[in-house]
Amino acid sequence: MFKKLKDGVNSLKNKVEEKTGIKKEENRPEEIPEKLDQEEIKEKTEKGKKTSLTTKAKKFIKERKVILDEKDIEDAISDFKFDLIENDVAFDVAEKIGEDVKEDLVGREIKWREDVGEIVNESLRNSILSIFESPFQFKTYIEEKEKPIVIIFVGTNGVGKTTTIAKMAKWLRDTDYKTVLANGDTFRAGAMEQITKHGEKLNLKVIKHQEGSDPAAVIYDAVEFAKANEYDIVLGDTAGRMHTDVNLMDQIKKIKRVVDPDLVLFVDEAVAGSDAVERSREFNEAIDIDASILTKIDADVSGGAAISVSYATNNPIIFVGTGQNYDDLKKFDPEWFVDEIVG
Ligand SMILES: Nc1nc2c(ncn2[C@@H]2O[C@H](COP(=O)(O)OP(=O)(O)OP(=O)(O)O)[C@@H](O)[C@H]2O)c(=O)[nH]1
Ligand SMILES: [Mg+2]
Repeated sequence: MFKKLKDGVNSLKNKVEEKTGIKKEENRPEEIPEKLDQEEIKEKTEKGKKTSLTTKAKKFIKERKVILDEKDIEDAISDFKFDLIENDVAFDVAEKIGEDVKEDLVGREIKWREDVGEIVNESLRNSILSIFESPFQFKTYIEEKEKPIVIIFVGTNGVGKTTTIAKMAKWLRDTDYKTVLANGDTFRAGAMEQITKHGEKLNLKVIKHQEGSDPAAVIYDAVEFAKANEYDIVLGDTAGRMHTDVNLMDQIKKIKRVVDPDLVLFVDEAVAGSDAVERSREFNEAIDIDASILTKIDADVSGGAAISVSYATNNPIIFVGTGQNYDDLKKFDPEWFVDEIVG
């Protein structure tokens, strides 16, 4: 997974290693004596100087260190930023990561036996993890928040909103939360049938009005139903819309105003790359989203969208969609993500 981004990271590590002249394979202490010319040792030994030469060599190697300055790594960082951008990391995010790493590495004293690659890894890990940092925990939120909890799902067309709702509904149902679905997609022909089918398969109630009716009213009704029947969770679907469509963006603002949801979840597909970043920014500006879900991560995605969506919205990614089945919704774990890329 995320192979191209991983290649970019490796290339940065190699370039910094080259600059320091410290290669990983030369780092191992047990190899130090082998670095000495055996013939020379023999000759010097005969003259009774072996100890002093070995000690000197060891001392030299031990004390050897390199201090990285800006010009040493400028080109490597610049190439790396380009690699990030090529892998769907938004320009400003690539800048931030590049600057973080530069700031951390410049002036750094690297000793002969240190693993340069590991130093670069650590720098990158810290920078990327700081982007994902968030105190929000979905599971804890669901446990602790007063019921019913109303969640609406927003995003562009075909990204996986309805499928994600069905996956989450199954998980909530299996965790013993009384869950009702609301068909807030009164726009697309077939949307009603799709969510109704999920409701039947999962044995969950679906609140729906006829096609073309006001989506805000449907989700509002579902909330009233949940209150009257002591349901825990309302999952409100909405129609897919382009962030550039003013009317449809006004409609989603109205849904938010009328329904007053506890959580607005932005759904996008990881395969959308930099488009997902732009859309997340626009949706966030329009209706202030609380968290994101990235679907289709099972496809061959670059991974950059995850970093960028989180940065662009200043919100966490809480789940990733890993396939088309009900159980293919996984909690997003920033540590896992960073390990995949940085190794
Ligand atoms: N491989 C894969 N496919 C997914 C994932 N999530 C959704 N899909 C597929 O993506 C397609 C669109 O999913 P929907 O849930 O209908 O998307 P939507 O956002 O509700 O679409 P609209 O309502 O038309 O805007 C379907 O074929 C899903 O099976 C995922 O995580 N991985
Ligand atoms: Mg849908």
